[in-house]
Amino acid sequence: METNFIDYVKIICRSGKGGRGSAHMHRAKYAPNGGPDGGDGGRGGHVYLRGNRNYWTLLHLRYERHVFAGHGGNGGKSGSHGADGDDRIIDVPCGTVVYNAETGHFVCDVTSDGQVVQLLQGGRGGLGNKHFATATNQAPRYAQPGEPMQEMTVILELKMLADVGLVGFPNAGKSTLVNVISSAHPKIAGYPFTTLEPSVGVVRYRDNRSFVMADIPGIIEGASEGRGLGLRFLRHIERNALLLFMIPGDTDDIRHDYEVLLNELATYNPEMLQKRRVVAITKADLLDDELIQLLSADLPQDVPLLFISAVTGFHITELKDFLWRELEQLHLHDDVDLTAEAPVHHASLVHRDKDISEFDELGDVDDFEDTDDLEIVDDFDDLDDDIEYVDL
Ligand SMILES: Nc1nc2c(ncn2[C@@H]2O[C@H](COP(=O)(O)OP(=O)(O)OP(=O)(O)O)[C@@H](O)[C@H]2O)c(=O)[nH]1
Ligand SMILES: [Mg+2]
Repeated sequence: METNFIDYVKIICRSGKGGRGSAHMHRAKYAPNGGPDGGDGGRGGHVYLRGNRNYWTLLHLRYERHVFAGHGGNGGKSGSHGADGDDRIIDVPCGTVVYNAETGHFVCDVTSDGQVVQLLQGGRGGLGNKHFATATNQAPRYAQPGEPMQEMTVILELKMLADVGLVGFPNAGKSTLVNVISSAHPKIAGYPFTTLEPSVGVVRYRDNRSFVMADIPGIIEGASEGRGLGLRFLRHIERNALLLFMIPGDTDDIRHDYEVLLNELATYNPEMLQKRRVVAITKADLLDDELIQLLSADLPQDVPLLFISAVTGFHITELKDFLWRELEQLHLHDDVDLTAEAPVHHASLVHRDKDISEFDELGDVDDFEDTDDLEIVDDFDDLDDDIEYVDL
């Protein structure tokens, strides 16, 4: 499936190596033994990640298979310092989690706009020979090599940040609600799996307040084992502070549906059950008051629950009130700027390391075997690799 919703990419990253220090000897007409004047090597470039609110997916990185920072320049004569290598900054959407592609270990995550995280450090430049002059050795003919570069293949994975995530079976009316109350307009249709990609919309609330809601593809029984659109989209809910469960009022057994959904979340990651939830029984326009009364008796009592209709607008304002109230409860434990436009209160989350085999199952991850197009500039040969970098 060709899609613009790219939520994981694999990139080879490399910092720059440090420039080599110079072992130059000063020579001039009247100073034939002028002594060591070799300058220091420049620092290799670092590789950074930076949160950027203008990106919602990792699409812009899809073909960015390698990010190499510049090498530091070598030191020169007359104490001249080598130039520092160019740094590289990878802009990513907020909510990007980074894993080491070889080990699956969690490396870091980027959650806010403008946040900068250093991924790889450039090698330090080697010191020139003038640093090594001592009383007994006034003319050292050696200098330090630069520190080597670092390399890591990383997997960037997007876990969307939204205040409220929608959880429900296909056809439950999730996209319809998002259309009605938010700025996003996902497609709606009377068949399952209309929504194939998550999207986020800003919900305007009273007094110019707002929160962010994520429409997620439907979840089915077995999703946590990969059925349906499965695992791929469950992770987007992981970051939402609050979950809105949506169950159609005309389903056979509301309670059973609710339990299946809960169970899928728990199987995927038990931490998900610790999130606050609100339950909306949708399509209430298909039910009469009497039926609503009857159904209510057998519904979970331990969560805020509402019958709603996105079509008639029934209880939609109340639903927003419910959601806002729950979000406020979360804010109490959180120091977030509530006056900011659509503040996002992502739940704190312990990122588990990745099972690398999981990535192989995901067809979209490009294989990096054909690196023919990858120009690896390896002028490493001229470096005395075995000389250890020593701090002076
Ligand atoms: N009568 C009635 N129908 C609704 C209501 N909300 C949604 N529907 C209908 O239910 C069907 C499914 O709606 P969607 O919003 O596409 O459902 P979804 O949960 O996003 O489904 P997936 O994207 O497949 O997971 C559509 O035919 C909608 O018109 C409602 O409040 N009342
Ligand atoms: Mg939908």
